[in-house]
Amino acid sequence: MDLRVRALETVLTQKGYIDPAALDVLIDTYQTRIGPRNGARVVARAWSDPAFADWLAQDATAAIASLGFTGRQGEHMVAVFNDQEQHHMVVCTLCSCYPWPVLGLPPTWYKSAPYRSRAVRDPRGVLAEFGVQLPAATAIRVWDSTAELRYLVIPRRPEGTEGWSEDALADLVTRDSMIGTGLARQPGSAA
Ligand SMILES: [Co+2]
Repeated sequence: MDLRVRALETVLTQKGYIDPAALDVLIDTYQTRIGPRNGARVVARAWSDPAFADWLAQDATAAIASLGFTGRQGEHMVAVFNDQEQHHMVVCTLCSCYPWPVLGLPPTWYKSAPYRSRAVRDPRGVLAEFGVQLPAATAIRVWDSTAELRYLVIPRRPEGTEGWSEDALADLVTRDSMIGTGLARQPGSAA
């Protein structure tokens, strides 16, 4: 795959269709500036501020934009909130649709055929492979991303974090917890 991408990039550059410097800027932007730390800020704010959480539930696109996170692949956002009764998990069964402004670029497994098919057929089994065991009474709801709608899972706030700052809370929010294939870290566990 690496070779194919490089060959394609070379041909497009030689034909003058792309500027390699512009590609470098794009890649750097998504690798270093835009990533799951953005989403973690959104979750930490939602945990800290009930009014923001309500806004996020009503109009996730606007609430997320208020923190400065906007852009391609995040034009229409929906936030889904985990609780004891229901756990949400996100997939794109067709391809790899993903909320770039809040999570960056999707991990390889998210784009893989096995995840895309099994997340729908056997979400509990997939979660177990990610090391997540939910109580049998917790229902799992799987959301299929589309070219229009992108989902952000708001994981449950860990217990023992009352009074924590948003910075400290954001450190507990993992990328996978915002896809629904993980949970937020417990206080005191290794980052
Ligand atoms: Co897709």
